[in-house]
Amino acid sequence: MNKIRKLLLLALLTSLTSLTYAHDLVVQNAWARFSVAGMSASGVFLDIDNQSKQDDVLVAVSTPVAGKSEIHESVNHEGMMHMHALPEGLALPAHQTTHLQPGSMHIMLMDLKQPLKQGTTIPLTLMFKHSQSLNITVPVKTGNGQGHKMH
Ligand SMILES: [Cu+2]
Repeated sequence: MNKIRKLLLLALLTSLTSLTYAHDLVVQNAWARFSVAGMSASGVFLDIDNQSKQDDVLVAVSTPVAGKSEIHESVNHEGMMHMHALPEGLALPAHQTTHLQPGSMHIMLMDLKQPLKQGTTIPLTLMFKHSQSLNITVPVKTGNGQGHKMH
């Protein structure tokens, strides 16, 4: 086998592998909360269905519309809602759907570079401990329920 054929085969195998991995983590119901001028932060919410036999971890997220993106958890401490970053990431147990929703786990977008306008979409990259990263397109919505407050 000549060198070019070898490289082509390797490229093919690599893309097949990433497809297989990507299919094990299925992201659904993703949306980002709209923001207006003057707001520096917003949230992204979604469900991650881990269909593989292996536990995984959402370790990082990124989007070009925010200077900084973090994985946050909201906790009720003595009647007050607080949120903090999960430096170890968010566990995604095998065969389970993990919900990121307002008042609970969420993706926090900080240092927004522009207002998130309802009806538009933003690109978001999800990075995992084991699986290949996923690039998704997230619609911007007004959302419902409680607002997403800053620290
Ligand atoms: Cu937050």
